[in-house]
Amino acid sequence: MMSKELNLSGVFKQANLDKGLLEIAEKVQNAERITEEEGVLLFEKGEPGFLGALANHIAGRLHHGKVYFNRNFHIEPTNVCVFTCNFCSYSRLYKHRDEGWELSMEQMLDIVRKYDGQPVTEVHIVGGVHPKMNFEFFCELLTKIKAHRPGLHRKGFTAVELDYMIRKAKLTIEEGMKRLQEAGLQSLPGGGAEIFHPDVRNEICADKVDADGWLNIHETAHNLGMHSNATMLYGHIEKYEHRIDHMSRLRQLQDKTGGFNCFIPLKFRNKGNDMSYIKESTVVEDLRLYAISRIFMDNFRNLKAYWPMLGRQTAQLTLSFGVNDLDGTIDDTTKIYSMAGAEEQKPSLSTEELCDMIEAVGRIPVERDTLYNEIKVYKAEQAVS
Ligand code: V47
Ligand code: SF4
Repeated sequence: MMSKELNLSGVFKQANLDKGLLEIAEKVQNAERITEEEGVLLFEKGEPGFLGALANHIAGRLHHGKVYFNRNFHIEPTNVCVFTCNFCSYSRLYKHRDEGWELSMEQMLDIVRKYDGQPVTEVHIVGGVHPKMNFEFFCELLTKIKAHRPGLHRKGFTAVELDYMIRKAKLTIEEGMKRLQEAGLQSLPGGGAEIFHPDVRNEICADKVDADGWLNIHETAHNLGMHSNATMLYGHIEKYEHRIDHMSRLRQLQDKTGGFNCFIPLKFRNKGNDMSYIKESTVVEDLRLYAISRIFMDNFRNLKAYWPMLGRQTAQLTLSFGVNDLDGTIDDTTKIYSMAGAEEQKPSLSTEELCDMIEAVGRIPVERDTLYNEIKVYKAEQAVS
């Protein structure tokens, strides 16, 4: 990990760097925010080595070599969905529900009970938007999970699921979010954001909640004292400007509320969906994107690489490109990415495997809870400082 004292811009001056890039290096050195135009310039001209050095510098300043993970599992109530996002390999329309799954309350509670006595700290609930699984059903699920295991953090429902279930229950977003919080919801995952810009959103997922609706749900959650994550689905038809526009909208909301825990870029995977004709991004493009996210999103403390989607080797490489979080152990409880062609067909990592991945690149593995409170720091003395 690069130390604070290293004069980054000095190093790059000697390397005869583009003037605009040099100015960005100076800003990073001085912990200043970069503009949208500078963000686009990084995509156009930034080489992986340059971007990695800047992103590493920022991650080092924020986290001093620590890389976080948590012990979690997923509940995916259903893959039946009223929406038809073109990139989705996972969902089935209601009329084809015999090809999908619909878990009952008891089946979902059985998943929770399976972890009795195991040191998991979070359940992540996410799925399709089923026309018959309604608001009250999910309130009951949350209440029952809370009653069974009060200390298990309940992170649930993308803004897409929330928008649909709350509107269908004829509640305002604020009323709905309050009721879910009372039932036991504690934070929101970051899904459903995709790309906010309408030129892209209308092409890839026209029928679900738009950018303002997504941002409003997260803002409402933050105002109620809940935290949330934010994602960006990249590597399909979007241009550099759309990525920066997306990150900029998130950066603005974070300035206002401070309620986002982390930013998670999600790499588009092309198997079994209506966008299979698009080639997937290369590892170099992935690494550049993570680094630029770290540089641009200056008010997000945490940048997460979701290893089931990226694959564990690329996820490990992102740790040298600004990433400080590898999500969790997951225990083979998600199907979203394996159905879209990700390498990880049975996503599960033991704590030991996660620690080995982190230590192999000279970082300190730290188990965290959902809100990034540290639970256990592993073998700190071996980290590169
Ligand atoms: O919104 C769907 C993405 C998201 C594909 O908050 C795809 O901790 C790539 O948001 N290729 C849902 N991505 C999952 C999600 C998530 C995952 C892990 C952690 C957290 C968190 C949130 O999955 C969707 C969409 O952007 N997705 N299909 C695909 N073919
Ligand atoms: Fe439904 Fe989500 Fe798939 Fe879109 S991405 S079709 S909202 S499950």
